[in-house]
Amino acid sequence: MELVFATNNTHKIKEISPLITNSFRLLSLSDLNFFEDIPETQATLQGNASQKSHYIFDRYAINCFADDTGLEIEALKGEPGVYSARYAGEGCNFQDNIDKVLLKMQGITHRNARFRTVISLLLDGKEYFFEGYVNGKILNEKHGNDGFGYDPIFMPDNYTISFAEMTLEEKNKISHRGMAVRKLAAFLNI
Ligand code: ITT
Repeated sequence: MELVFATNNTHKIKEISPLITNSFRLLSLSDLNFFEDIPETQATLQGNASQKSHYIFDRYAINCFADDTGLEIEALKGEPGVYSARYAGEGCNFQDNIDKVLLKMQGITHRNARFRTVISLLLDGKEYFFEGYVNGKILNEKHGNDGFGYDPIFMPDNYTISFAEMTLEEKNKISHRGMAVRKLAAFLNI
């Protein structure tokens, strides 16, 4: 059976591909020749994940899922959270977002944070949600070159390296997205 991952983020596809196997053929938006930005205008991760999966389902009527992820920093009252992609403004890149976080966290010693992912799956006309999270700390500066987004400044609890210093397999084992996708895979029985 075909299952579309409704994301424009190629890093996400690379991360989850090894976790969705067997009976499902995972398709990306480029396999559908879809290259637009999908709107994300909701106030919650769940709302955005649902908006993204519905956007693709409404156009292609194909089983699909979408993930919305946020970095929630305690000292910043949960920011950037649902605004993680555009924290530093429209058209900003990963580096701009990291710079903004590090600036706001200057002088703050309480550095607890978590990544949280919500997946919306639309399967045979029904919607299902799966959530994953990982607790950790915001580092004082960037460490490592792998991963994407805020990975260089996030160190998961019980580790001494950042997500950007881990292999994809190591990150998948403990990450927010890994946890959510494993729940999805268990549900799909794969
Ligand atoms: P899609 O909506 O097309 O899936 P996106 O990059 O906009 O891609 P999100 O809205 O879910 O994805 O993510 C918001 C931002 O959070 C994203 O741009 C990254 O900067 C960051 N992010 C998401 N997952 C991450 C991860 O595993 N590690 C580090 N940063 C991540």
